[in-house]
Amino acid sequence: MFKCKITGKKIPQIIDFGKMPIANGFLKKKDFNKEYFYNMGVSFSENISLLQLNNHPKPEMMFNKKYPFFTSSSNFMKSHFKKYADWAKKKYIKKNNSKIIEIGSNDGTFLKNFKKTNFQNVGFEPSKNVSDIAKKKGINSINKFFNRKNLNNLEKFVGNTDIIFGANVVCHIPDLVEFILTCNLALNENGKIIFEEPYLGSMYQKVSYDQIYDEHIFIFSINSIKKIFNIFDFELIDVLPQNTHGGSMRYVLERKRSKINKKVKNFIELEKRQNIDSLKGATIFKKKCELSKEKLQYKLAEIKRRGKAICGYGATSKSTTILNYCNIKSNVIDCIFDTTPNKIGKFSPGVHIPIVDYRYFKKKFYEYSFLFAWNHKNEIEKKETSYLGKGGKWITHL
Ligand code: JHZ
Ligand code: SAH
Repeated sequence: MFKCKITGKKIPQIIDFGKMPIANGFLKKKDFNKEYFYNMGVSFSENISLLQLNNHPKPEMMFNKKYPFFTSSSNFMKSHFKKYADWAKKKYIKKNNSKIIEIGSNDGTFLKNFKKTNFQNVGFEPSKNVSDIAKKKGINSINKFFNRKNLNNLEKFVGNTDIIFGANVVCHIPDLVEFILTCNLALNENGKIIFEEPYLGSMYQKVSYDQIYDEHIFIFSINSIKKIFNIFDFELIDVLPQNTHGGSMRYVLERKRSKINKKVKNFIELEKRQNIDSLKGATIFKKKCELSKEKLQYKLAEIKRRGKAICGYGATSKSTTILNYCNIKSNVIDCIFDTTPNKIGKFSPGVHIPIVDYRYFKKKFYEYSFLFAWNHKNEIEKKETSYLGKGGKWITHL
């Protein structure tokens, strides 16, 4: 049994993914013998419907001066964040001089859209390298974790903030209670919290268990968000499904006062019918993960038996879970192509597959390419249009 990170109650483990390295811990050969591993297990807290990691590395081990993920690595995501900002400006930012905070602002891709406005904005970004990039773009990026201590240094935002935004960050915060208390301290009476995160319902549906890795301490559902925030007198007032990162959900919360919104209520009921709120859904998912692993190992072995070469495409955080859980090494996948300078020339965490500049993908033909960045399928297939014509085949675990 493990302890729920919110309620402190004992909760059952659902899946043991085994020994895992830091998902974004791309490393040099000389550091192989220093690599850090932890045991990645997942449990489910039924009374708040929350899927969560049992153990995880300390946040500072993941988010530091060399964080290798950049929001701007995808053009699709850049345009998504512009649309997210436009939607928020129209729907929620009514007055001049509004104060907004983004947490996990990374390289400034979202906040850039607020530069030429008269909204006062600030980003909290603990990873120094990406925070520095945002600063170079003229964004007010504070190189710190979002918590009460750090917020208190920003006096004019305390109790005066209109909106706290986030994307793919709230599920990265192990101390969710501290997060909510920090929001409570920052927001004014009508303040809103708006964030979008990978959606549990999409993960169940696609069996995309690779959404689970050290950074993703929680995989949220609508039921879980409502229940957790209700404890602290916040109400969920809107939910908006997103097609980003393989299926995400945007949540809008405010201080409790309204009666439950009909749209939210319908989604809550839908999740109940689909067992997304209960232990049953998690248990079904576990079986599907085990089967998915067997099928993938079988499929790759079959390709190798035919003497074909396989490469990977997109050295994603998600790929760390697939490769380590399914024990896939460089005798099966020769290399992984990627666009990120900080990853190229290094090796993938745990299984040590070389990461190669994506420009070589066109030069060296691999009949099979494992699309680890399956969530960017359209963008990548557009970039690599000649691949299918040459007889190349994209494969995934999904
Ligand atoms: P992508 C990260 O997940 C980590 P990852 C984090 N935990 C999270 O939640 C999401 O982002 C938001 C490469 N790529 O976006 C670049 C190409 O090579 O699925 C990156 O290495 N060619 C914060 O890592 C990787 O894929 C391309 O054309 O799973 C990005 O992977 C494109 C579009 C990407 O995120
Ligand atoms: N929002 C961006 C970046 C996601 S990556 C996007 O959707 O693409 C997650 C980011 O959150 C990282 O840059 C990480 O450094 C940051 N982060 C992690 N914990 C945080 C915390 N407690 N407060 C603020 N940012 C945090």
